[in-house]
Amino acid sequence: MEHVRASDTICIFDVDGTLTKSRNIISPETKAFLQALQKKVHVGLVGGSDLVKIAEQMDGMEREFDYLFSENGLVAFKQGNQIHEASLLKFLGEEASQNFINHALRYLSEVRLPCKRGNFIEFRKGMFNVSPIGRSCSQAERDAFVEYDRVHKVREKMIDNFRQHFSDLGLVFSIGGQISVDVFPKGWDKTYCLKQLQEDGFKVIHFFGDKTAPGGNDHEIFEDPRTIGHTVTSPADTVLQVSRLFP
Ligand code: M1P
Repeated sequence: MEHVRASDTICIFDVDGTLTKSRNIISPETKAFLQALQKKVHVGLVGGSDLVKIAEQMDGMEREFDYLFSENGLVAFKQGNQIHEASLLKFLGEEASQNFINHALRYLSEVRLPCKRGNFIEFRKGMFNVSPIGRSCSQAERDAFVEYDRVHKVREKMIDNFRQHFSDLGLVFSIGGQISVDVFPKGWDKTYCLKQLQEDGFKVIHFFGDKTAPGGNDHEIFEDPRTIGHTVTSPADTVLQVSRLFP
């Protein structure tokens, strides 16, 4: 049956744990599924990661989406063209940015872990990403950190410390992935992308994500009255749930 694409309906997807395994590449099956879905409704991605990481994971498909919201939509693309970019540096200013970076580096210098690698703070367009083990760890070291952090709460303790020291900067500290913490201004969570979708006339916005519980980086958009939120448990579960909605 030929479908006419609904003009006011969009499905937006988180990336890690929803369309791919954490930091992994999208499977050919999920790719084909999204391509078929895009014939029925509009399709967008909203990820905490920056464009480079999302593009790696989407394996060449990143330009095909109606919308790609990287860094929660702080850097946004529509049909492959950039339409928006927010600036954390402008928001904080040089002084406060350096205060945060210096404090975070000092804190991390006191943390002892089974292993530590490099790239502890990534200064993105719209957020700091702070990783106690360092972003340049291997996949095996990443997996080991996930276990270690589950027991020792390394990131939760780090967040407590940051909250104590930076309560006045209007920042949110969010555990988005496996080895790091995202730091961004209040309101610059995934709900940030909804303004654009509303301006573009979408009335029915389905959101699919795996970290929808309080504290997870999908929670705010999942709960937002402008979206119909769906909790998924894996890429396969995403495909199943979407297929039921749009057979
Ligand atoms: O799942 C989204 C998160 O993905 C990465 O997290 P980690 O490397 O810790 O697994 C980061 O890009 C993070 O910013 C993002 O929220």
